[in-house]
Amino acid sequence: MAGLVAAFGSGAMTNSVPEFSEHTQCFLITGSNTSEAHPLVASHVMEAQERGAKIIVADPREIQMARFADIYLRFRPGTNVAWINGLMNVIISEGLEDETFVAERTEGFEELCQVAAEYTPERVEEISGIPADDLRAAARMYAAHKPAAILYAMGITQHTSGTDNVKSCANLAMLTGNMGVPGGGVNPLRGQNNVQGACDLGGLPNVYPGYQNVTVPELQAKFEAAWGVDGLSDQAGLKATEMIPAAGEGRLRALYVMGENPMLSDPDVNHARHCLEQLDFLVVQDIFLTETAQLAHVVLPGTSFAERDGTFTGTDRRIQRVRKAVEPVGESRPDWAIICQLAQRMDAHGFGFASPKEVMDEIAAVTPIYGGVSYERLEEVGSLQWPVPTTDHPGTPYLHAGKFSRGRGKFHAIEFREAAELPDDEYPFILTTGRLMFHFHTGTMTRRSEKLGQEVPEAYVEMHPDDAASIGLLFPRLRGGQRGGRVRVASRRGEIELSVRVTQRIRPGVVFIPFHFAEAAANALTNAALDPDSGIPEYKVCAVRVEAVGK
Ligand SMILES: Nc1nc2c(c(=O)[nH]1)N[C@H]1C(S)=C(S)[C@@H](COP(=O)(O)OP(=O)(O)OC[C@H]3O[C@@H](n4cnc5c(=O)[nH]c(N)nc54)[C@H](O)[C@@H]3O)O[C@H]1N2
Ligand SMILES: Nc1nc2c(c(=O)[nH]1)N[C@H]1C(S)=C(S)[C@@H](COP(=O)(O)OP(=O)(O)OC[C@H]3O[C@@H](n4cnc5c(=O)[nH]c(N)nc54)[C@H](O)[C@@H]3O)O[C@H]1N2
Ligand SMILES: [Mo]
Repeated sequence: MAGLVAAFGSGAMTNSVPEFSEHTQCFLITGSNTSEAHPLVASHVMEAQERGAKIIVADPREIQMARFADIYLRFRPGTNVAWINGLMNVIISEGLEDETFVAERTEGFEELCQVAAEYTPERVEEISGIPADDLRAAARMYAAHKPAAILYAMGITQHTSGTDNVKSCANLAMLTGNMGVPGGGVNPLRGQNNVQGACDLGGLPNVYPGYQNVTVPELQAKFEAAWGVDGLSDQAGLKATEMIPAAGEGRLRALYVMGENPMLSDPDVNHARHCLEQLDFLVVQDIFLTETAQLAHVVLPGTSFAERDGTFTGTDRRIQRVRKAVEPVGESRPDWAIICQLAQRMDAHGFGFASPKEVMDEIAAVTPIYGGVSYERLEEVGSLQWPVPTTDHPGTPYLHAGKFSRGRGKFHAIEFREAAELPDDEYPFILTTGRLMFHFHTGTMTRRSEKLGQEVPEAYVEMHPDDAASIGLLFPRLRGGQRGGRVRVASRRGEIELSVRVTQRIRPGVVFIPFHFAEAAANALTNAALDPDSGIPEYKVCAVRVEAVGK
C-alpha cells in the first residue's frame, strides 16, 4: 500500500480479475507463484493466453507459470529494482514509452529517465543475472502489447526494498500508459480471502475505515461525532512488525492477537518468542490452540468462516457476502461478537450491534468508499467493487480512469539497494521462503487435513543439483523434485533440520523453504530487517549455510 499510495494516491489492486481473461494482451508476472497461491487468477491468465495474450514471468524460481511463459527471466532474489529499471532503460532508449500518457497524466519523468539511463541491460545482467538480450526482449514485448497488466505478490513486497519495488512496478505501468484502462494496471494479488477488507476497515495503525488518516483533524472530529466520544488519538500506532520488538523492550505490555499465529509466521521466531514472553498480558483469539495461543494468558475461541455471517472483500476490492453454513462448535463465538461484548464490558457505547448487517450499516455511514454498500444490495447484485460511494453507484471495476486518485501519477526515481543480509563464506546460500499449493501459512488449518498431508507430508528445502553435490549430498542428478537426504540449514538466528528436494527449478546459490511446517520452521532462519516505509520483513532474502546430516 505504501508504494501504490505514493505513486497513485490509493493503495489497492487497480484492476479486476475478470479483466485478465477478457482484455489483457500481455502479463508481467513477478514475485507471484500464481498457479500455486492464486490458482483462480492463474486460470484467467491461461484463458487469456488461449486467445493470444503474451506472458512474461520474472521469478528466481522456475515456477509452473514460467513454463507457460513466452519469456522467463530468472534472477538473483532481491534485485528487483535493478531489472525493472533495466526494462525502463530499454523502453525509453528505444522510444517505446507512451508519450501522451506521460505528458498528460504523470510527473517526475525527467528524474526517472536519469536513473533509468544508468541501468543498461549489460549492467543489469551483472547485478541480477538476467541475460541482457532476454531483458531487451521482455521490455519490447511488454511495451508492444496493450493493455498490459503487472501481477505481483510477495516476491516484490517482502524485502527491505519492498516499497521501492512496488513504486518500480508503478513506474513501468505509467511509462507505457497502462493505467486507467480495463485489463491493464498494477495488480498486487492480495493473499487472504479478506485481507483487503481488513485493511479497508481500519486494520492498519494509521487510518480509520476507508483509509481516512488519523492525523487529519477533520477526520478525527468526524469519528468522534459518529462514535460519541472525545479525544481519539491523532497519532499513528505501531505496525504489527514493530509491536514484537516493542514487547521485547517493555514498551508494549499487553497484546491482543486475533486470527494470526506470529509464533510461526513472524520473521526470526526465536527472537519473537522471547519478545512475546516479556508481555504482562497476552490474549489470543483463534479457532485453534496455536503455537501463539499456547503462550497466551487468555484464549478466546472464535468461530470459523463457515459458522458465521459477514462479508469478505477480495483482492479486486470486491465485497461479497459470506453465509453461515454450519453451527459453531462448543463455546466459540463470531469474532465481531467477541469484540463487541468485550467493549461493552468496558462500558463503551455503540457496540450494541445485533448482527453483522448492522455493522455494515455503520461502515457505510462513515466510510465513503463503502458508502453505497448494504446487505440488501449485496443480496441483489451479488458483489460490489469499491469505491461505491452512493446507493445508486454501480461500483468500480478499475481505478484511475482519466485521473489518478492523487491527481497526476508520480514517477519515483529509484536506485537499486542490496538486501539487508547477503551470502558470505560462512553463510553462502540465499534463502528465499514462501508457500506451497497444498498448505496454508502456519498450517493450523491445512495440516489438520489428511488428504493435504498426503500431498505434502513434511518440510523440505529446494536445492539446485550443483549445490547439493557441492555439500556432498550424493545421488544421481535427475530432473524433478525427488527427495534426496537430510540437511541442516542454519542462519545467524537459528537452525532447522529437514529433507532436500534436488531440483533445477531453483537457481544455483539459492535455496527455497516453505514456511508451513512448525517442526522445521523457516522463520527460525529469516531476518527481521524491515522495509522502512511499510514495515514488511525481508522474508525473501537472508543468508544460510546448508550441511548434509547422516547418510
Ligand atoms: N495454497 C496457498 N495459497 C495461498 C497462501 C498459502 O499459504 N497457501 N497464502 C496466501 C497469502 S496470505 C499470500 S500473501 C499469497 C502469496 O502469494 P505469492 O506471493 O505468490 O507466494 P510466495 O510463495 O510467498 O512467493 C511468490 C514468489 O516470489 C518469488 N520470489 C522470491 N524472491 C523474489 C524476488 O526477489 N523477486 C521476485 N520478483 N520474486 C521473488 C518466489 O520464487 C515465489 O514464486 O498467497 C495466498 N495464497
Ligand atoms: N518466512 C515467511 N514468513 C511469512 C511469509 C513468507 O512468505 N515467508 N508470508 C507472510 C504473509 S504474506 C502472511 S499473510 C503471514 C500469515 O501469517 P498468519 O496470519 O500468522 O498465518 P495463518 O496460519 O494464516 O494464521 C491465521 C490464524 O487465524 C486462525 N483463524 C482462521 N480463521 C479464523 C477466524 O475466523 N477467526 C479467528 N479469530 N481466527 C481464525 C488460524 O487458526 C490461524 O491460527 O505470514 C507471513 N510470514
Ligand atoms: Mo499474505
